[in-house]
Amino acid sequence: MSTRPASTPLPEPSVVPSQGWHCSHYCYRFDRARLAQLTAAQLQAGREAFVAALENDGETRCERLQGYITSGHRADWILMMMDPDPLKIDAIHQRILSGPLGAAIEPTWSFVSMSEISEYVPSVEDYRKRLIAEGEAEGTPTFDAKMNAYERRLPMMNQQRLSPEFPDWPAACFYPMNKSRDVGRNWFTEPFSRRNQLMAEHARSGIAFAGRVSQLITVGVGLDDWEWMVTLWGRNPEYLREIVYKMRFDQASAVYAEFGPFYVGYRAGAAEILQHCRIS
Ligand code: 76R
Repeated sequence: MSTRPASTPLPEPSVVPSQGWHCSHYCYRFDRARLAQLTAAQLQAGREAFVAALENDGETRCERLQGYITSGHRADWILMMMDPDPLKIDAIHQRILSGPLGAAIEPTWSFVSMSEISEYVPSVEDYRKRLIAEGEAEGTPTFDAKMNAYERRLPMMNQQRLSPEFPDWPAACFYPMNKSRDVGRNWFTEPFSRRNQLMAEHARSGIAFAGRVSQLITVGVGLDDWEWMVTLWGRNPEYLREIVYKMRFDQASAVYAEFGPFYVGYRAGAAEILQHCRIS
């Protein structure tokens, strides 16, 4: 989690963060008994309103919205949304629930978080020190090329952390997590140097999945029941299984991580969600 240096002027009161976006994951289930009570006309109007709510355009548009069908009986479908304004995100949720299908939709779980730049993302200076520590000689063409590449990449990577483009990949998984505070394995009493070292190992094992898995870590501290929300997008669900298993052996996860419920998602638009769930 990043910490902010004491800044001098007080910001204007606002629900829009000075850096980063709000993020919500919402899980829903159709209530079959309630659906059975709707007339054909109500159902038809409900389907249209549902599709319109997820079209995400016009004044109510939020910056990022993706829909997913989910397997397992904890939910039927999931929405993941991000925007600088938390109320724009929530307005979409409320629009769905207040629409003609709303009475037959049961919200089953949600997680509220925000994007940030983690304190473990190396600055250009940290990166220089890391290269030296890894035995790279300063001033050589390779050293300079690596430094230049990182300097160019960092602003783009930070942009992607704060206001990410969502990959249009077929699978995703979502789960909240904490870092342990148990005696003997309390993450929050470890010195920064140790946490940084563990997170560097973590990042290295993650980078091996570049192109197959894309990750977004959003922070729930102060907003919801878990410290982080993990969103993993996969070109194939097999990579999601593979990366989560591999990371279980990183010290940062093996010793310190605690996990909440896992949800798997298969990318789907509103019409596909309705069709898959046989809302006709
Ligand atoms: O943001 C970055 O890409 C920089 C390096 C990095 C940080 C700071 C990084 C890389 N992660 C960071 C932070 Mn991660 N991550 C998880 C999980 O299932 C598990 O075992 C853990 C869940 C996965 C699968 C994953 C994947 N990461 C974090 C944090 C916040 C810690 C804090 O700030 O205190 C958590 C909770 C967390 C959990 N991580 C990566 C990945 C992957 C795939 C990468 C490489 C990304 C890349 O550079 O391509």
